[in-house]
Amino acid sequence: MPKSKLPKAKQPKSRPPKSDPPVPMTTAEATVGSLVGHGIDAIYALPGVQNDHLFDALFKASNRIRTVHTRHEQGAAYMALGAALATGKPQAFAVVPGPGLLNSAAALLTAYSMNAPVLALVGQIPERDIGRDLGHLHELRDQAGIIARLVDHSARIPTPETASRLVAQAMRAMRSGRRGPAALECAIDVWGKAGAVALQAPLALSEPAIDEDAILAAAKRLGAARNPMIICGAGAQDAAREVTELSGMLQAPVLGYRRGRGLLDSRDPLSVTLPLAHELWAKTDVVLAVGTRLLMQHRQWGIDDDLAVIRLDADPDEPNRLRPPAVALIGDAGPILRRLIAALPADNLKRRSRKSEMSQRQGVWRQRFEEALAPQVAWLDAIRAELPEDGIYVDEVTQIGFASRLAFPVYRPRTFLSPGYQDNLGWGFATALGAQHARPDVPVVSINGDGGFMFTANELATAMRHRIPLTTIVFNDGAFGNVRRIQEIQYGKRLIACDLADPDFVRFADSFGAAAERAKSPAALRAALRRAFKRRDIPTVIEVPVGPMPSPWKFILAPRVRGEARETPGLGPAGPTP
Ligand SMILES: Cc1ncc(C[n+]2csc(CCOP(=O)(O)OP(=O)(O)O)c2C)c(N)n1
Ligand SMILES: [Mg+2]
Repeated sequence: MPKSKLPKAKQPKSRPPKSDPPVPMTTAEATVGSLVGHGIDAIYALPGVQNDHLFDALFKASNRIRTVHTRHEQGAAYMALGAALATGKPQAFAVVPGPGLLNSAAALLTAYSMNAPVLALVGQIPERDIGRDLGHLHELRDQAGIIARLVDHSARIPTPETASRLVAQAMRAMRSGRRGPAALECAIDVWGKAGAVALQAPLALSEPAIDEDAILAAAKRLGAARNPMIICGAGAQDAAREVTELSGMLQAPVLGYRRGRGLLDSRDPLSVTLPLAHELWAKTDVVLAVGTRLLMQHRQWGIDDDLAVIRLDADPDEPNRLRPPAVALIGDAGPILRRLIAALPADNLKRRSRKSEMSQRQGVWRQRFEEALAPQVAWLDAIRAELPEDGIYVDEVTQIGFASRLAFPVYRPRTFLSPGYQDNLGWGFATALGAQHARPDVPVVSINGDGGFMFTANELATAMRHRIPLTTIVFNDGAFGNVRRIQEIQYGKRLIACDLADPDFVRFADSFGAAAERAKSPAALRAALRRAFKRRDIPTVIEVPVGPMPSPWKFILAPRVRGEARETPGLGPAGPTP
């Protein structure tokens, strides 16, 4: 059933919880009913005996929630992650215990690192034997303990009567403060137990009160700043309008690298790329960091006492992790920035437009990228020329991906999905499938290296089975090219574990029934993308044969320009490459 025809459950921001009168149902039915009540209209899942009652409940609710089954649990979890990143709303996946959970663990780790609201429903062995090491099917020692290391909020559902409330609490945890994944386990014999269940309505989210003194202190610092800068991470995703307004008021360049990209439209001259922000860093006097860990600036670029750092973060522990900031603002970015915008005019200096200066600086960097990363830039230009403004680009840990973080223009938030600090190879294709499934209204393009694509290429079967019209590009250099180049340059060409035996990707995709073609030039890629974006019921795979590409790392691992040189043990002065 098309998404638009599904009844939409409301997700009020703050409303006193209200429950329906109790009716007989199983734990599984209560859980599914509760998911639906929280607006979950799809679940990404792979079945197995411990969860049979859950899948039966999903069958009975199939007019309200679609079950999208994948070919490996990592596919299910990455799809839920992609759906969450593309929509900004909670999403769910379900897996069997033990190997099912562990197969999904890299995606769950990534969801945690990306603060993505993903709910894992995980099966369990019979309740009375949990923790006894008896050797039940899929038994995993201290499964709850392992889950608790992967997510901040987890629980085991003990009875049908408590299931709905536990779902509501997990949903609240995923959506309040620093967002993130949650997990609920349920034992094989508990899913089927029946009871009188009152479904719990969504719980109100509690927002911390805005600290008015901190707002005034931040407004004062920013208003007096000669060279302010705004740095955005994923925590600013829902505050693009406010970031744009504040940037204009302050004439402050805005950096979004990876997850902050697109918050300020790349066509705005004040929207700066990573190397340009680095170029401006030494003279920056006040930085407003919104929803970002600011790790690169602390560990690579340097911070000293002449730089006033203002941190805005949903997590009260975050601002002080590395160095106490001048001002800490705790809470949701949108409301806090709106207060800041209201308070700023009282202190704000009269400012000249910096647009022409920034345009000129951008032009210089664009030329440097074109010269130093010519092949990557040509492919990226072809993608940008065809991908509509609201189309979604899903990044990977590959040559085109690294360059895109620097040189791919992004126009809107949530249209550039990049894996954040995990930078885990192989996340992209299945994540993009989830994004395309949750956003059937826009084209989604997944870029991959030949190495990364093969991590989840089996999920082409899922795309066919569920008619997901994702467009996938595989840049094939026959190698773990990034590793290969490092071995060539830094290890005297002692090449090991980096050359790959690949399938013929066109024939491979064709064998699934997907549309498949090969594009040998940027112009051919454009034509192939045009054809792909018109297909709305089957996936497309475009193989692009490429050779070795120039290194992007000198643009990313920029040196320290302020403060004392302090090397992080084990990382070297430049920091790590993925
Ligand atoms: C989960 C994980 N395993 C290993 C790596 C290390 N790694 C980074 S890039 C890379 C090679 C990527 O190869 P490919 O996808 O073909 O892209 P290319 O560099 O050839 O463009 C590897 C193995 C990683 N980042 N993540
Ligand atoms: Mg490769």
